[in-house]
Amino acid sequence: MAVETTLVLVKPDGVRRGLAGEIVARLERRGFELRGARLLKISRTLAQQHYAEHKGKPFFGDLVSFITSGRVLALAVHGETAIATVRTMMGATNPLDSLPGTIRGDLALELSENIVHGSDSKASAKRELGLFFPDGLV
Ligand code: IDP
Ligand code: MG
Repeated sequence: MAVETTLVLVKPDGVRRGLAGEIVARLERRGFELRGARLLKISRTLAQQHYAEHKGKPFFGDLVSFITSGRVLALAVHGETAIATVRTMMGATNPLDSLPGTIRGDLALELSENIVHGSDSKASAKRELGLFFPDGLV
């Protein structure tokens, strides 16, 4: 158990569908605190840095194109065991495998348009928060 801060992105499909408020509300109702929020269109450079672990995979190009296709809402989400708990709230990567009650399990059907990103480890959270909140205030 540890109080942590994690990066959540409401991806372009989520923002386009008007689901940003729903995602924020779910996180807040669970008890998490917002420590930072930015609505931005990600550059290709930032997208490639953010998804560096997937470089070389067959879907990398499509992933970068998609995440840069519209505005995202970047959130610094703070609270008890935030990294793993937010991942649980998101559901499985492929929405067809995501359980009802999770964000993806309730709101998505497509692997590439699965609404949210959440950091998957302490190291990822630190790195990703640094990319989206470079002033270090979160
Ligand atoms: P995560 O978002 O659950 O952490 P990752 O494996 O980190 O999942 O993949 C990043 C994103 O890339 C996923 O959210 C999904 O939108 C997309 N993705 C993952 N695997 C595939 C694939 O096999 N084909 C197309 N897109 C994929
Ligand atoms: Mg991931």
